[in-house]
Amino acid sequence: MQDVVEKVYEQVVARNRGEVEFHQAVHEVLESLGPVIAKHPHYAEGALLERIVEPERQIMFRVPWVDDAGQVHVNRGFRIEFNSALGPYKGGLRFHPSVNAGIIKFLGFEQIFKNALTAQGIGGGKGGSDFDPHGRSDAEVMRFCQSFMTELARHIGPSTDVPAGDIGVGGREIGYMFGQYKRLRNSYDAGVLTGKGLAWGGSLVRTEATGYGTVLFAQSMLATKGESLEGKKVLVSGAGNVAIYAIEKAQQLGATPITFSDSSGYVVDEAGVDLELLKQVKEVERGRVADYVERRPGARLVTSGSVWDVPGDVALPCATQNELDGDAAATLLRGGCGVVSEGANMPSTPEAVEAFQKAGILFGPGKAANAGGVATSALEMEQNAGRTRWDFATAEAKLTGIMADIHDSCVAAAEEYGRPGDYVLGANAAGFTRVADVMIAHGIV
Ligand code: NDP
Ligand code: 2IT
Repeated sequence: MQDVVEKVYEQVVARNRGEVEFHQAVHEVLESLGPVIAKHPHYAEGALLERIVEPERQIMFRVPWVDDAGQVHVNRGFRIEFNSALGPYKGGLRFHPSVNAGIIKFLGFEQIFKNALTAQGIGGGKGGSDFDPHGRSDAEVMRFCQSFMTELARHIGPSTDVPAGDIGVGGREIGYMFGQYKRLRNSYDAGVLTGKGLAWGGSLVRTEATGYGTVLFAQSMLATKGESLEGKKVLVSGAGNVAIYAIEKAQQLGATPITFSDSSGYVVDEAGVDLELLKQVKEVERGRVADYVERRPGARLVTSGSVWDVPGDVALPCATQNELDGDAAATLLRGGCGVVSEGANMPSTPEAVEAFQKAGILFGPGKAANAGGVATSALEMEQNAGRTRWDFATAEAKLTGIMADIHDSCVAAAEEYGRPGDYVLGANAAGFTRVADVMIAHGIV
């Protein structure tokens, strides 16, 4: 790392003690910026780097709620409004017991550059809670969401900050939160949240967008080598929103996804994943991956090791951060994997990324490869603002175009800074320069 960026990194570590995921995300971006700053030193002037690593605003609040047995629980809520240079803060809400300030900060930081890559005029933010929705009744989830929104409502708005879903937050939770927001504000601000139901301002393709986009990104990377996904064996981790629609798009493009996972283990289905059954188990029944295996002859459940022990051509990590480490990367490479496209945020550890890059395989980092979700959220905002609704084909064509543009921006930036084929450098450099140019135009704010 260059001296000038090294100093900024050291300050981040000192100021945000113990927030290791945030340190990791900042390190990766700053490391990529060496060649950018060498070529354009003005990006290191006016404390631009020091400003970009500091959130504009961090909100932390108490979320008290009552369970079905009458017991009172207290969770912690977060919203980190990281950067509004390009538009209103935009980013999801995560409900998972592992959530803390450092996790939300890393996600918010990634979101700045991801959102810049989409070119949709959206700033970066993220939020959530350490609430665990697993095993909670609908009524409990509703009471939690209402309590969470009672505080969050005063900080958000269609031109201010627009949350959406992430781990543990899907259509059900967005519905409960929108209902409470509308009631508190006495205003039908459809554009205040995205990922809404289709009957009340949601956009077609938003549900599918992240997973579809991740696979489209893999397809674009393969096209640079004259290849395609046709006939390839695909390994997917996770069994939530991103994983399910990554499997769907991979199947549409002629590939064969053979795995998925949740926190109870992973499933190998060599015949190819039965997507209808997976949707029934996960989306309808909110069940575990074992429920799939019980109903699917030939599929097996594995509860030791990781999904990356299975040999395949393409890996799509779609569960959570740091789920694919250096050892897993080595195993994947030995198994013949030649493409990794990240559906999750920061799923590969720095050691894994290094192994993929050393091996020269196609590696698409999350902030580029999973940007289709937030890009389609911006399309939802656009439809809400125009009080209009596009059909599926129109929305999907826009998503496809945006993913192709993101891919091409990464390729162009990697070439400009002397590392052709390095999508990590490409995504960080292209995202950073778009935000930095506007921050400079806005003055010291
Ligand atoms: P979901 O809640 O729908 O699904 C998450 C899946 O990952 C579940 O199968 C869950 O299993 C598994 N998982 C989560 N945490 C862990 C963990 N600590 N260990 C093992 N398995 C885990 O979330 P999404 O599909 O929406 O999100 C998945 C990833 O994609 C996240 O990194 C998210 O930030 C990222 N992302 C999501 C976008 C979106 O539009 N939804 C957009 C861009 C990125 P279990 O149920 O057992 O916990
Ligand atoms: O990580 C992400 O990009 C998301 N969870 C989606 C954010 C959004 O606002 O749609």
